[in-house]
Amino acid sequence: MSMTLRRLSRAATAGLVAAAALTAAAHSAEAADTLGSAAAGQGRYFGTAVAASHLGEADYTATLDREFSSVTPENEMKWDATEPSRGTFTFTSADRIVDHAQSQGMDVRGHTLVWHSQLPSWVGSLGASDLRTAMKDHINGLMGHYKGEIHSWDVVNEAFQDGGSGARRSSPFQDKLGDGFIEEAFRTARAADPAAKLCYNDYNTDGVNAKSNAVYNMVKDFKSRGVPIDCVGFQSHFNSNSPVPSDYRQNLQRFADLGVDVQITELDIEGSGSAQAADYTKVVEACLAVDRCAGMTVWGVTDKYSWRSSGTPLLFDGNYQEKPAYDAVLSALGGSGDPGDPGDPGDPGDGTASCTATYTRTADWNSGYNGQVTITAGDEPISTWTVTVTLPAQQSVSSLWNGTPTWNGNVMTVKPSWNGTLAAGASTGFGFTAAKNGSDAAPTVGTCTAS
Ligand code: G2I
Repeated sequence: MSMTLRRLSRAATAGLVAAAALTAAAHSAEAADTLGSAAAGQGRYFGTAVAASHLGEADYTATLDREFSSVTPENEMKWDATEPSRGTFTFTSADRIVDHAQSQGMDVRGHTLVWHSQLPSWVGSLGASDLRTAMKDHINGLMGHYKGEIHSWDVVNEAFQDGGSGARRSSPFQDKLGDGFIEEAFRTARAADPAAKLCYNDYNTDGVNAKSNAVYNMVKDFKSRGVPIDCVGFQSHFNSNSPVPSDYRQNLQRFADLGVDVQITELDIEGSGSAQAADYTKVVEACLAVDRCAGMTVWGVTDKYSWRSSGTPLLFDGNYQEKPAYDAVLSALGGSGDPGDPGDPGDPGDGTASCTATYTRTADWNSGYNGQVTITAGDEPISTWTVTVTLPAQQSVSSLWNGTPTWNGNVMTVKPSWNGTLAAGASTGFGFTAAKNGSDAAPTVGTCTAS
């Protein structure tokens, strides 16, 4: 089939699909007992990353089709998968996902057009002028093929360095085309498919920090100069080293206030049980609290195929059973829960006391800093909590308030002083002052236990 015919037939299918999606949303609004339908009741989409290679697995596809209203190809739309050699586009795997999604009335997120990773080596060997042409050709090739069929594209992914500098990341694009490559990519993308929302997507930008400030300043500049950008994606890959930030909602809101949508694009949270469930609740509540948070995507259907599978970060376990995190998300979305099995761990009423602990640095000076650990009860009331904080070897704590520490080397175990009793979902915390003694590293907060 010629490229033109393929495009025409894709566009014709898209019209039918839009109608099917509306029917599906209207139908499921009554029941609201799946993630997609509950999210639709809040005016949001609830998506997942999908790998084409798993679509033949009956349980995988059944779970996908039942629960989700949007899909993101996990790898199949990346540069190495779609244009492995210059000018030769292959869409077989990506088409498989898009066709499947459309047959189920699901929307599709496009991920991703310009990224330093999963980039074929031929791109890196081009000189500046050729590279600029190749970047625009790639954007036009992908967006043209799927014109009218993608609700949002990650036009540029992960262009900023991790860590404190807020600088751009080195990549062939950055190094040869300079800062302007992002703007050129967005302008090209707007012309290629005016109906698609154009997003900048990154990780470790979920809270207010140097990296998110740098992205914020770029978006602000784009908006002030009329560079076309519609949305910012917050990947939201969380674990104990990178917990859900306490200022997550505020950060989403400040971007929304610039006049762009925000989307949670690659959500996963390592952990299990009610602690993981409580973290997922925080994320969903943050999105729902921000009017311009258009929707959420989890980065995979089942723990067994997650890129971080050992961390069991998703909503369905390896046997496609709903985890407590699933129940928590459904309930936070206003869904009807799972009354069929009220004894699930993590469900309200299961009698299991639990808590989560998150850390923030609240003050900082040359020789020391103040840290604050926030303790949040799970979905049962608790009467006490315990949390460990491991400090970098050089650091020492000079004072601690609203908690009772005991020490073992550089590990402090903190229990309540007066503040052990918490209602379900309620928070307290303790603070401390530490001397850096040459190390500015953050302490590590361990698992919170409660009874
Ligand atoms: O790393 C997590 C995500 C961070 N943000 C951008 C996302 O695109 C990224 O996704 C992951 C995929 O989940 C992995 O599946 O990106 C990885 C590569 O950067 C993907 O891993 C790759 C493996 O590294 C390859 O060996 C493998 O051939 O998946 C490929 C396809 O299975």
